[in-house]
Amino acid sequence: MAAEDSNDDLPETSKLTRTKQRWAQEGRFLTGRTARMESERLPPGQHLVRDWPVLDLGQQPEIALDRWQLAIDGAVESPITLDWPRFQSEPQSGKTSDIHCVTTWSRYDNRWTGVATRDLLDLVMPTRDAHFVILHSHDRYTTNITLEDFASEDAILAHSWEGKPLTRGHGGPVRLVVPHLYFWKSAKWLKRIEFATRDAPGFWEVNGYHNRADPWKEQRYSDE
Ligand SMILES: Nc1nc2c(c(=O)[nH]1)N[C@H]1C(S)=C(S)[C@@H](COP(=O)(O)O)O[C@H]1N2
Ligand SMILES: [Mo]
Repeated sequence: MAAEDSNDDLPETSKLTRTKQRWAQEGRFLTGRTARMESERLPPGQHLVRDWPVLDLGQQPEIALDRWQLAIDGAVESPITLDWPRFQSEPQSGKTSDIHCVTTWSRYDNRWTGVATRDLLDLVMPTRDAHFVILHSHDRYTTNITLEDFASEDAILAHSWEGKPLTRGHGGPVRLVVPHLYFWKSAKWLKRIEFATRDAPGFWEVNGYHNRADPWKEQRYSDE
């Protein structure tokens, strides 16, 4: 099933989802600034928060650890399905990074624990023509990133935040964290990582949001 096809039959569209679609149409929050000063930690148009907001399509799937599985397939030499013990037996990494949400909040210094995406790549070995990664979640959310962005040094499949298991609201048991892109690229409740030779825009990418989503270039919406 193509990622685009799955949006129509998502459960009822929430008010926030409709509002965010409208923001994309109106170009809300764009400052027109693009340059990144090395000294600036906060990307243009963002403000700092201390709490950690929860944002999703309004459905928070509950997945028990003994039923949890993560399929990694597509354009790879060695497709694999990890269960919880197998996932825990992979090399564990810690990463600290900032969150930048396209709705303009940012949160500094989030400490994640999990499996670095680079270690995952060693496990499945993408084929030479794999250039994209499509993330599939239990709430039927999808999002797409390039293999290069997926493989970035700070990217991690996180099961813990600040030393505690990720809550269900924040995407537990396992979510992706790709901190150098707007946070909608960081899929919660991950169930499948699909390597692909061709790009396939995900839920927000077909609803007016930017395909790449670099906060430093303010890549919020798809018409820029
Ligand atoms: N599976 C899934 N992942 C998702 C989303 C979603 O609706 N479903 N929302 C995205 C968006 S728009 C944001 S801003 C972040 C929010 O993560 P948080 O709720 O932990 O802050 O998750 C992203 N990952
Ligand atoms: Mo978001």
